[in-house]
Amino acid sequence: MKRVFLFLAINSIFIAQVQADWFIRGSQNNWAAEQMVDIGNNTMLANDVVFNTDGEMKFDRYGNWVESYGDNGNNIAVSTGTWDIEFYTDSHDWAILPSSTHNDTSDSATYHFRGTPNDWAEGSLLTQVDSSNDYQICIEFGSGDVNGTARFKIDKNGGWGGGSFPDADVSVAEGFALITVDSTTDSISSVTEGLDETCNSTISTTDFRNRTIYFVFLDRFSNGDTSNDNGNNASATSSIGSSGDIGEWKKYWGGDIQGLINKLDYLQNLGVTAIWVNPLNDNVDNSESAGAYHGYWGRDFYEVDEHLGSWDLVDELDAAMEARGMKLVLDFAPNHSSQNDKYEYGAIYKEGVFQADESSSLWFHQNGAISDCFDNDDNTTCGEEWSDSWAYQNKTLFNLTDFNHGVNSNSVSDLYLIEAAKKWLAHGVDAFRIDAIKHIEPNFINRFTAEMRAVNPDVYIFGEWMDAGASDAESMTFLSEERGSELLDFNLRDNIENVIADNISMTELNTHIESRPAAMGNREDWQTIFLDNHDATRTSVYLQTTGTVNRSRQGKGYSQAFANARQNLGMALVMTLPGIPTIYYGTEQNTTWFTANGDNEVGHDPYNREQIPSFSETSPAFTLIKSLANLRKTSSALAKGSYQQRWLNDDVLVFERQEGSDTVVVAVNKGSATSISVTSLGLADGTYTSLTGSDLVEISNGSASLHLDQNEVIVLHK
Ligand SMILES: [Ca+2]
Ligand SMILES: [Ca+2]
Ligand SMILES: [Ca+2]
Ligand SMILES: [Ca+2]
Repeated sequence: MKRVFLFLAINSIFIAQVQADWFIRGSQNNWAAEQMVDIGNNTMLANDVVFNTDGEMKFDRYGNWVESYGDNGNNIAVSTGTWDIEFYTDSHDWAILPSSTHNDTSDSATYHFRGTPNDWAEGSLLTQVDSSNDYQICIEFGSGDVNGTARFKIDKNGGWGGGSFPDADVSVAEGFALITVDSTTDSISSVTEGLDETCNSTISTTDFRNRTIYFVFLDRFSNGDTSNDNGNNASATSSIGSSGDIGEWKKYWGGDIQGLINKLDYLQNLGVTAIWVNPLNDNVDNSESAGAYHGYWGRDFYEVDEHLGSWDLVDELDAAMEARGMKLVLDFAPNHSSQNDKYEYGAIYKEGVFQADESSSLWFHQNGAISDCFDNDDNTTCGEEWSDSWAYQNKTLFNLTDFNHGVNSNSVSDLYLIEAAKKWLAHGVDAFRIDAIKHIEPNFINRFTAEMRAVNPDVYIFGEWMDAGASDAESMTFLSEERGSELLDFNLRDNIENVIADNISMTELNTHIESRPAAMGNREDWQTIFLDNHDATRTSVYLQTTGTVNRSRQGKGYSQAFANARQNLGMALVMTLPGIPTIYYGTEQNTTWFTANGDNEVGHDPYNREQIPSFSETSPAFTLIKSLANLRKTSSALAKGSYQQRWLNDDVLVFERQEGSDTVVVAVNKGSATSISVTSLGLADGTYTSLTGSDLVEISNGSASLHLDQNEVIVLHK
């Protein structure tokens, strides 16, 4: 997509009024009426006018001497030479400029847009782009004229003088289009359709829906500064990392903000346009040998944890990301501080100053833990608290000290959290992932999101509501209440994982996908979608192990190659279905770790938080994600288009995303190799190369035949 300049919009909006109806007449052309060109700013131009001898001339408005202008009514004297002659229609003044030195855009050829939007009239000039060879115009096309649909030609120098191109009219879809002409070849180099009224892409840089998020556990990604590895408590840092036992896995390993900065090129090459970092705020120091490497044991929400870096480094990270067009997504955990029964007893600080600990009923709930049966709610039966909203909001999640959020107005802890979040916004954070949103007083979410949007109206906010999705009524009620936060779609995740694990069919997956718009109030494309995360065994492990993984599921025992292909198929769906895709760090390398944790779950917490094994940019998973992340940057169909199933059986799903004239077709097959005929596709006739492989697909009248090997993904885009 070429960069487009806002001023071009003027050409399109006023195009119907712009008519070249001024003529130059003089001794050089035997006083014939020669049409001048409207070059904007009330200026008409006669370009390269040759006077072989000294002569004279006048300007004639209609070419019939009814209204003409000269030098106080007399002819204007012109010396021998080649001139660019300008006439100013507002002042009726003029200028005679030597062509050789008159260095404006019209010194060379002029390119007139002529087509159905302006009834094929002359005078709507393309504008030179900077000092390049490109000329552009932004124009709105209607349905066409009596002779056919919307179309145009370019008329070089006007007058249909033989310099028009191309030979046949160019057909264009209704709506705004940006036309670019290459003046070195006098040809049309591009016609970009489906744009907004300023001929910018309908993809907005502030709309998160065209972005691809990368979720990184900083401690396990890249260590850019070994001097901070021990933080304030060396016993909580492991010197042997993954080679140690589970205790070593629950310590700090050394990754930090500087390491992320060092790897931004890698993430940019992956096509990532947003990075979700696990919480950066200061976590507990006094935790014996247990490390808060994950960031979910908050201590001081106003400071950067000493293992990760400093405010200066956050600023540096933000600047480096913004320079790459990337947005920073901060994981924020406003449900709780740290453990209420050990270490620092939930103590909370503000810029280093102690505020309160778990004993403060002003700051923290005193209701016991969810499902501990010490119930302060008369209506709750012990054991049902995970589905009782009062209990799961107002009691502690495990032993994590629960902030006492106000129902109708901000509590002291609410003010603390909101002002802390604003400090992060001031340091370049562009989006928030709200940890454990299900367990927070929902009215606080309204106040929090409103306060963030008062600072930055475009801030994107999504929450972690375990098991949220179209099949979960409580979470969908939360969405329908429009509290300002979207949700991570766990149900879609589960369905995609179940498809690639052969637990459900593509037909069942499609049924779930089609249920999302109604359940989500047509906001399905605003929800955050994902395959792997830090709270489940990685799918690559689940598909390969023969052991038991999280949720007591039996591993599938697939070969590594088969499992990788299936995980990649799942990620192709994540990258193309309605929603904002999130890549959990390492998925682009199909990373695995097969150790069982203390609950005998293979590859589950903490073994799903392994050191990223490689920064290869050529792995099949990296290559596939890269292609689709790059497509998301420009495709409004993927960002916010419709979803339409085009071919379906238990193994194969073909669907189309469409927005305006932008169309993406995705085909996946988990069964044996097959050839299918697909119809009703929105892609124009032509030969397409799959963006995720080398398949060539011929589209004719909306029909195509697709050959899909097992686990193959085909993605077609105009
Ligand atoms: Ca470090
Ligand atoms: Ca700390
Ligand atoms: Ca809570
Ligand atoms: Ca930023």
